[in-house]
Amino acid sequence: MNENEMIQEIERLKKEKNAVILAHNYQIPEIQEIADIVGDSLKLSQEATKTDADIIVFSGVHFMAESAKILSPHKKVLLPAYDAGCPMADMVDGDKLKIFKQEYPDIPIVCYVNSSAEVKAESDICCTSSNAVKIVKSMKEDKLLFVPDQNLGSYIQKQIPEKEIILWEGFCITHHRVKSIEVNVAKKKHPDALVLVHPECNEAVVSKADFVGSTSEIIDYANRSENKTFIIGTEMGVLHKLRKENPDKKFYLLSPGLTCYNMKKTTLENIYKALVFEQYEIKVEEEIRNKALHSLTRMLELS
Ligand code: CIZ
Ligand code: SF4
Repeated sequence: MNENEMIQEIERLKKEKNAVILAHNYQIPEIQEIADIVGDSLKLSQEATKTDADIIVFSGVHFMAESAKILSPHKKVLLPAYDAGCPMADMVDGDKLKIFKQEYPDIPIVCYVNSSAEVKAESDICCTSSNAVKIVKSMKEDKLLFVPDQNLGSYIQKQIPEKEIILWEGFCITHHRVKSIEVNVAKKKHPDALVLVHPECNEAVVSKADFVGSTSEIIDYANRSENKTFIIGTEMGVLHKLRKENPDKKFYLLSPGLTCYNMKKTTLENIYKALVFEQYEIKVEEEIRNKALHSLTRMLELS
């Protein structure tokens, strides 16, 4: 089957099985083009609750498909690449949070959506990079634990100095390794460019940026800006939408390392197979699902 035939088959199977394809902004362009909805994890989880499809094919990584399943337990949620995980999400687990809670029962836990169902179940509320500051601000407590991303945590801390945020030592292997010297080099090369970065980048990089935000916020910022050149400090997948929506503007990737290999495990071929064989189905144990749902629902109500 060539690529065009595969795309046609995917379209046919989608109709036959009443399936939708949700794709994250970090997915490869071919997948963004065939997806019904492309967005960040906040938008995709909102869409997962709205769709009346029977099957959700989630083009992204495991925690995203799992969140869709938590929110839509009666739908079949499929992850086309069974081993597409998020190393950052694996840097914290439910057992460690249980120990923390025994030790500090009065300190609430806010978890980044990049986390497992177990971690969401042990947390008081969830957040994404689009709503993290708003969520933490809404907490009545002055002190809280933020897991797992230390960089997003310290970014939130800077925005909300009146609260004390205990950081976890997690990080995104893709964003964290960008060096601040790469910002200097990129600015020298493109002196008129604005530097837009994700808060998962380390503090040295974030402090040199003109704008810090989630993928959707970066895309919105570039769409609205009168500037014509941008240096993009997040996963390369976002370049597709940025260039498509702004043919008159120039976008350069801040660092050649900004590729998440887990996000690149999804291909047209495994999406096709996901639809044919209805694989790989995401399941979440009911007790954990109920508790995790509480964290996600609280977040969605505030978003
Ligand atoms: O929240 C998301 O979707 C992630 C992981 C990145 C972003 O900022 O969109
Ligand atoms: Fe995880 Fe980083 Fe990949 Fe996002 S870009 S899925 S945080 S490893």
